[in-house]
Amino acid sequence: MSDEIRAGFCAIVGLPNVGKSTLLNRILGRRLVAVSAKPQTTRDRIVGVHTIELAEPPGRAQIAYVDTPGVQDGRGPLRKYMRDAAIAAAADSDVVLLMVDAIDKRGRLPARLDEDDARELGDASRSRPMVIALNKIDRIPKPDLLPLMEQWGQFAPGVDVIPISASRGENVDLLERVVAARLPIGPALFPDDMVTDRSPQFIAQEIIREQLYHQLGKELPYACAVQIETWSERAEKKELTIGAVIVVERDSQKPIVVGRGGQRIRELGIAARSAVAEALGYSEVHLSLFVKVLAEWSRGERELKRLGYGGES
Ligand SMILES: Nc1nc2c(ncn2[C@@H]2O[C@H](COP(=O)(O)OP(=O)(O)OP(=O)(O)O)[C@@H](O)[C@H]2O)c(=O)[nH]1
Ligand SMILES: [Mg+2]
Repeated sequence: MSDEIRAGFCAIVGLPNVGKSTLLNRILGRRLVAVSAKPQTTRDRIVGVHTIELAEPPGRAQIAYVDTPGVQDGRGPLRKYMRDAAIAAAADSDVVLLMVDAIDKRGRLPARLDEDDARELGDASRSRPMVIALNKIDRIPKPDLLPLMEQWGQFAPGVDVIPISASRGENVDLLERVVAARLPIGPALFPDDMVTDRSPQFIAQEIIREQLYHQLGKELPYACAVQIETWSERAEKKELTIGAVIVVERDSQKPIVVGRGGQRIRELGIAARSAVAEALGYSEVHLSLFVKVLAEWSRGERELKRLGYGGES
């Protein structure tokens, strides 16, 4: 039947910082999810839908990719929420795309998934049809790649191992076709024009949070959450006005985010404004940022829910 295609969910899972979100942005050709050089940037499941043409019948595939937080040990309810979100996404998917950082000396070896903090990730991946992507091959000498591919080829029976560069787009088309071939045939799961399950407000919030990761030192981004408080648009002008709050955990963190004479928060605002405009297709974005203290928010279930972590599922 002509409305039958390959359609299903593909969870993108792996250790922190391997390039999962970079891959999703590359596939969608837009900046949907936050990316940074710091681990644990992604905090929640985010769906991005991509439709591709196939050379073989049924001719088309709709892949609902689920970007997930990097799985790693860690205490506290936020870490637990993040870990559970990733494992549940893997267990619920039609195909698991396990991503490996080919330049991480320890993390690039299958034995890493036998360690305590990662075992659950390995098990959840193996419970589903799986494809392995060895990422960041733009930074690894070719001779190092083959033995690595062989080792991962033995990780699970019949697994495909695809070397890619998410940031350069190398082999990403091939990866998508391999994923698609493992999806069931049936009706499309989402309307043709749907890109994500998340609201524009959520995407804006993520972009602001991404800037915090880029512009703040080592630890502080983990103490921050972003909440959109006001949102108004004038569609005919493609103009958007947002009021957002950056939530920190302690009084002492507030001046660091604001910076001397408000310098840092101003720079943050400028960078976030243009990124939000680009991601959501507005020609002009006005953004007011405020900083608020919500004591130890990442340790309280109620506070987490208030900030959007753990409200559902
Ligand atoms: N050289 C190189 N760097 C990459 C590639 N893909 C991603 N990166 C970089 O790796 C870092 C982590 O990328 P993310 O996409 O945020 O990684 P992630 O797996 O989503 O990380 P978490 O959400 O924290 O689990 C960023 O600095 C990216 O620019 C790649 O193909 N090559
Ligand atoms: Mg990520």
